[in-house]
Amino acid sequence: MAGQLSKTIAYALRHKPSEFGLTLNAEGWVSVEELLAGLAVKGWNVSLQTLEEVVAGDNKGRYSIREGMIRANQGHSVVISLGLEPVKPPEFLFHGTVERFINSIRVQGLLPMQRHAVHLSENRGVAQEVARRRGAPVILKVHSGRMFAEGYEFTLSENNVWLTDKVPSNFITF
Ligand code: HQG
Repeated sequence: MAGQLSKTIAYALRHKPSEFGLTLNAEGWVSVEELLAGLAVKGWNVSLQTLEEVVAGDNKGRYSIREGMIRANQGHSVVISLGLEPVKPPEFLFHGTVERFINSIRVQGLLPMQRHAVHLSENRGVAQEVARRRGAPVILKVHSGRMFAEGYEFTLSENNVWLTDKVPSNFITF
């Protein structure tokens, strides 16, 4: 139930706010009250307390609540800007994917696909979990330190996901 509700909130805050009658501000925030009203339209009668519990208990820390507003920390397809400052990444980051994408990644590098950014993690285990949503994990090692030295920008979301626009394949160890 909490899992399904969290998925619905992700869908509303990252992908289809309009289906819930919501308009996100430029940085992806919407008032908690409006979100609750939007969820109710879709048949989810959720109290503020339940919403706060879902946010606090989310296994990936997907959402932030601040001053009566809520947003997804990353993963959007709608046009918003998280407003994060670029930061220096560690020397290596990891991306979890599956075999069937590898040929295309060799040619095109890692691309954001439906989202705003390529998602990378500091930790191999996290990359494995991300990949496992799709099948047997293939973990790519990204030379983020070298990318940074060459002028590529990185940001770090509040839930510790590293974000960058693209990773050309010469920065990837397959
Ligand atoms: C692949 C979930 C072909 C890429 C996860 C990935 C994460 C390419 C898929 C977060 C490609 C995109 C993000 C290319 C990239 N050719 N395939 N050139 N470049 N791909 O879901 O990183 O539960 O947008 O490898 O746990 O899998 O939503 O990205 O397989 O944290 O909070 O294209 O989403 O979190 O898939 O996952 P996604 P992702 P949430």
